[in-house]
Amino acid sequence: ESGITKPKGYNVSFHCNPEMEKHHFGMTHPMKPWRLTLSKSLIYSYGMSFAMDNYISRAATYEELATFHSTDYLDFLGTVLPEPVPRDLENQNPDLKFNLGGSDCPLFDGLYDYCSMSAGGALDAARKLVSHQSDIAIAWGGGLHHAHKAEASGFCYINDIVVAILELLRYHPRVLYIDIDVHHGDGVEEAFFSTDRVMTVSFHKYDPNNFFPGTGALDDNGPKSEQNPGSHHALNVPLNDGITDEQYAMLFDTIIGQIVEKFRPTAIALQCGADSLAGDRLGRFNLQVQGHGACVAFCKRMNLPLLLFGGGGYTPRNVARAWAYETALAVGVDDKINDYIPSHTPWRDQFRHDTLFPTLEQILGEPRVNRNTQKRLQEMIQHVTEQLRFVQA
Ligand code: V1S
Ligand code: CA
Ligand code: ZN
Repeated sequence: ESGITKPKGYNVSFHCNPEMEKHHFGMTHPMKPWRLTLSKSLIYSYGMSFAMDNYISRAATYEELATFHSTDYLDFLGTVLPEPVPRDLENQNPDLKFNLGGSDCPLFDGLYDYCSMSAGGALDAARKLVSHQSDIAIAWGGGLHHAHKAEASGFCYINDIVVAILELLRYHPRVLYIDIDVHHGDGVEEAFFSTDRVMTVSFHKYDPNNFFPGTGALDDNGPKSEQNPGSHHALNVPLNDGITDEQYAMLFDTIIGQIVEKFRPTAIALQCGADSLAGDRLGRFNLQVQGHGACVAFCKRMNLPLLLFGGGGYTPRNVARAWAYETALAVGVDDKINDYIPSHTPWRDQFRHDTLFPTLEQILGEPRVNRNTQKRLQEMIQHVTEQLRFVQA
């Protein structure tokens, strides 16, 4: 039906779980699991399922989650029930156990299932890479980078990224973790603070007082100690409001290019949080779908096993466009996508290539004033270069 066929000798696997997408964080909460359904519909409408191996992922087991999380925390997560907390009282609750139940990490129906399904997709994706069945594995339902060993944080309860990277580390000597969500990837950074087998790099909006989670300064490179093999293996690129595609690509290509050369990863895990797009409900950047996708294209060119995670993204229409475009890049059909739209697709003409690329005017919300100076961007490159002097693959 579709003109898309699987490229020979090159495999992309797509991991999703429709059950996960049905969960609700609550009416006013910005995290909308149905954005995954929207993304998948767009991806399938373009006929891309014909070019990938498609899997309905399973839920991760307790034992798999316990490779990172504490059993105390998992036991609590598995038993807590949503209790109706009056909105005005919840923020005053002084002792939320494991930070569960506040407005950022509410208790909702099926919470444990939701978390284990997100991690299950990420783990399935990691396993496809280590078994060489896939070259690129996609888990848009993962990417929940703020969760700690025994604490929920910033809409994240289970750190599927850490669990998946631990799986990669069973076979790969060195994994490069890159995070383009507008928020700092603090949970993943902290989990690998003491190892030189994972290098973490997060690009994010940084304002210690006014932007979540407030960490990730330029000189925040992990516990500094001679004995810690992980020192210099946590890199941060703190940005200001309004960064553009051109500036972001310059930083990304220069920094990631240097890291790949020095650290010599054997696999790459890329968190593709779509809240770094212009018009995001929580984000502050001016990235377009093309600029966001350029990071995926750059990683693909490194020719290493590549795991793509989702993450944030709070303007669902734009999230779907970005992740559909990035799926097309992974598969390698981005430039000829119009040729593949199945002939039976209703509203076929509305699904042309340009649907994926809203102009800045079409994006909801005003573009932001760009507060990133060239001088500051050069300082960041300089700092990263200095950190990399200590890194030996
Ligand atoms: N920014 C922001 C933001 N908005 C909310 C929020 C809004 C409405 C709700 F009903 C519930 C929550 N929380 C925040 C941030 C957390 C951002 C998490 C981003 C996650 C990710 O994209 O990186 C990965 C999936 N929380 C805060 O700023 C904390 C507060 C300090 C202020 C907001 N209130 C609601 C909680 C405490
Ligand atoms: Ca980030
Ligand atoms: Zn985010």
